[in-house]
Amino acid sequence: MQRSDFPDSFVWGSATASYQIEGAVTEDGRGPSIWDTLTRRPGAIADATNGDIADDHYHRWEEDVALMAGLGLDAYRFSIAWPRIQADGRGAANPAGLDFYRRLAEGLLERGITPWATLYHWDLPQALEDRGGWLERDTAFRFAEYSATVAENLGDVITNWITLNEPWCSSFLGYASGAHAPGRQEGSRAARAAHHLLLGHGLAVPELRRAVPDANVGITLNLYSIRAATDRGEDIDAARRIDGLGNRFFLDPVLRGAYPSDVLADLDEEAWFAENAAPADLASISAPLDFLGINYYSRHTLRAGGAMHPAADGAASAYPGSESVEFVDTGAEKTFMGWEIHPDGLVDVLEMAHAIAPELPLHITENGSAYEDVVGEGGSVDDPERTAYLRQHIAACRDAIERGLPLGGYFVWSLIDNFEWAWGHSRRFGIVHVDYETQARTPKTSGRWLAGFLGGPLADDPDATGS
Ligand code: PNW
Repeated sequence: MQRSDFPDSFVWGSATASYQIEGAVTEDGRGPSIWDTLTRRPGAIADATNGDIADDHYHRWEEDVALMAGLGLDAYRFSIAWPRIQADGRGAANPAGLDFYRRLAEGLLERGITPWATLYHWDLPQALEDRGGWLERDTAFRFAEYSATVAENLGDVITNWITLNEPWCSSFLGYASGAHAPGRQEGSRAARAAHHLLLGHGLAVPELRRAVPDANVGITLNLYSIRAATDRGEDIDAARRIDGLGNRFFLDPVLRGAYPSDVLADLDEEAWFAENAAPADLASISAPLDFLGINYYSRHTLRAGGAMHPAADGAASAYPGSESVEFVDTGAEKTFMGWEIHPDGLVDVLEMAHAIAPELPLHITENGSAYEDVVGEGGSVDDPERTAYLRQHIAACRDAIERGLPLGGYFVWSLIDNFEWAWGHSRRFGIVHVDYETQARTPKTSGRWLAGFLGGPLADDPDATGS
C-alpha cells in the first residue's frame, strides 16, 4: 500500500482537541470550562491529572506545526476552546483568544497545511453549565452565537468547519454515565442534551455559511460497527438498541431530519421529544452539509442480559433504557483502551452513512489507538502495534474507496500524546511521544512510518521538522 493508491485530492491529516493539548487554562482571558471543573472532582480522572498544562501547546504551537510539516501532513484538525473566545459563554469575543487561533491558522497555511477547525470538542464554558448546560435549550442558541463570532473573525483563514465533535459523548457520557464533564447522571434525560447539541449544530450551520462564503461545513459523529453476538432474537434486539442510541440517534436527525422512534421508545422520551423537538428544529438539524466527519475506533458485539456498561462501582450506564445489554468480549485483539481492533468496521460505518446520504462526502476525522508505550533513550518509542493499527485502518480506507464510497480524507488521532479525558495522562494516542516533564516531542516509530507513507522529511531525518 502506498500513498499513490489514493486519489491526489485525498486529505491526510492529524487531529487534536483544545482541552487535551493546550494547557494555559487561565491565560489571556480564558474562562473555566466544564473539564476544568470535572478534573477537580476526586475520583473523576483515573490518574487525578488535568489539562492545566497538558502539552503546553498554547506556547509550543509553532513546534507542533513544524512537526506536522515534518510528517508530511496536508491538514490539521484542531478545536477552538469556546471559553477562550467567550469566557462565560456569551457576549463580546475575547480578542486574545481569537488571536491565538489566527496565529495558528496562519502558521499552518504558511507550511501548506490546511486548517480544519472543530467549534466544540467538549469544553463548554462552566458559566453555561451553571445555567443548566446542554439540558437547557438556550445553550444551543449560545453555541450558534459563538460559532457566528468565530466564523466572522476567522473565516478568512479557516474554511473547513466542524460544528460538534461526537455529540453522543457530550450527551450520554456527560449527562448519563457521568464519565465525562459535566459528570451528571441524569439517565434518559441525556437525550434532551443530545437534542440541544444537535439544535446548536443546526443553528450554527447557516451562520457559518453566511460568514464564510466558501465554507466547507460538517459535523463529526463517533460511529461503531455493531453486531449481535448470536442470531437469537434478544441478542439482535440488544444490537438494535446500541446501534440505535450510539449511531442512528445522531445519523438520522442530521441526515434524515427525524429521530428514530424505536430509540425514543427505548429511552421512554417520546413525550418530551413530541413536545420539544419541533419540526422546525429537525429542519435546522438536517440542513444540507458539505461532508460528514466520522470518528472510528472499534466494534461492539452485543447480547441480551448481563451487566451494564461500563460495569464499575457507582457507574451509571451510557445507554439509559438499555442497561441490561451486555458488551461481549469476543477475544479479539484490543488496544490499551480495551477497544477491539476491527479495521473492516471502518468500512461498515462509512457504508452506514452512505446508505442514508449517497451524495454526501465522508471523512474519517479520527482514527488511532493507545498502547502501553515503552520509552527508550531520548524519548524514543518503538510502537509496532500502533503502526499496524494505522496501516490496517488506512488499508480499510483504500478498500472503501475501491468499493466506491465517497471517502475524502483520513485524520489520525492523535498528533501528540495528550490528556485522554477520564483516563487523564494514563493513555497515550500520539504518533509523537510527549515527555510531560520536559515537554519534549519525539516522533514514535508509528509517526516515522506515517511520514514515510506520506513522503514527509521526518521519515529519513529524525530531526527534520520541515523547516
Ligand atoms: C474520542 N467512549 O473520544 C474523542 O474525540 C477524542 O477527544 C479522544 O481522545 C479519542 O476519541 C480517544 O478516546 C472518545 O467511551 C472517548 O466510547 C470515549 C469514548 C468514545 C470516544
